[in-house]
Amino acid sequence: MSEQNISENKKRVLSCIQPSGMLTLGNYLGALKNWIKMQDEFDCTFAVADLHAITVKQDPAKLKQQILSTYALLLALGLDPEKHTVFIQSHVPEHTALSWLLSCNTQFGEMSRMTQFKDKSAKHPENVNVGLFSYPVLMAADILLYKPDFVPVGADQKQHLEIARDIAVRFNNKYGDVFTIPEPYIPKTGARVMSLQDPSKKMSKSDENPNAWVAILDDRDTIIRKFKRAVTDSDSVVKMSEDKPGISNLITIYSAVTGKTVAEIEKEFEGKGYGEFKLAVGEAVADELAPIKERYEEIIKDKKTLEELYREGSLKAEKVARKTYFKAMKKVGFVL
Ligand code: ATP
Ligand code: LTN
Repeated sequence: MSEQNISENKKRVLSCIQPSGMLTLGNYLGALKNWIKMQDEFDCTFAVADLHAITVKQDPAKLKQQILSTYALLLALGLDPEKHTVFIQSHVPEHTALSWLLSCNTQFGEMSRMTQFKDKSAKHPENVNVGLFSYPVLMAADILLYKPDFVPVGADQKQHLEIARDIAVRFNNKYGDVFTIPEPYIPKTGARVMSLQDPSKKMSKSDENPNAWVAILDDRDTIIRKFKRAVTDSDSVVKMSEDKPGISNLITIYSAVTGKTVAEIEKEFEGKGYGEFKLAVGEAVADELAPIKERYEEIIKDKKTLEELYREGSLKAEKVARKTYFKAMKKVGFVL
């Protein structure tokens, strides 16, 4: 079998990430680390979901810088734009175009049930825009254009993926087979990293308190300081427990970074206090992130190569997207 045939037989994977701020340890352990691993087994398409970012207020100059920096960071993490497709969502206009076709086949009621919409509109009551409401439809378009078998997402995105599946099934039933029905791919370990300041909330890059999250590009001292300040519980036993969400979160992080099991970690820190444990977690995270930061600094400096890579990425992506989009247009009855 030729190399090309082998690659054609691979299952397809698609995922996207928003450039809405510094990517965090949560994004890394919950999503990106898994993307890197998936490249060996699957034919992958990954994008910077910049169109999604403007559902909340953005400063134009900052947004531009964040799109480029997110793209550069994806490369620094080890996504391979030669073997796979790594692109910027807004460079492929079929995403917004398909999202219109899908919008007209999606009910207001089902969108109203989306928990992220409820959360974000409560957080930004002054800007409950229509884009924020229909965000999952654009996400469905991102996915369905590339006919992926699997979509790796953190647990918080599962509801959006389910709606994408519902939309695809309904569209196929109404107009004939156009879309592949994608399966979620939710990693078992490190799937949900919580805020270091309020462990009942997920670690989020849009959290206003910078001590709540660790950025992938934070320097060593900052990382260690943030872990030292992490909110923990009143006793001082390093043990995973539902009534100890702070320490449980740190154990999850330490386990995801070192590969040690929870039992091994509890044993390692038996009789030792929280201080020692927090320092160990900080150091382990800093060690893991240091080489990524170094590669990032190299990549972001070379703007010309960066531009060549994202332009090529969007050409590759659009070839696939255009086919699916025109097939959908034709089925709906448009004159092509
Ligand atoms: P925002 O704070 O702007 O909502 P975010 O930090 O939640 O952003 P997204 O761009 O929405 O990040 O998510 C990118 C990917 O990272 C998604 O697959 C999401 O599930 C995952 N992810 C985000 N935060 C976490 C977290 N704390 N733990 C695990 N996975 C996460
Ligand atoms: N909504 C996702 C980002 C996202 C996405 C996608 C993820 C946009 N389009 C397509 C998977 C597939 C988020 O906020 N994490």
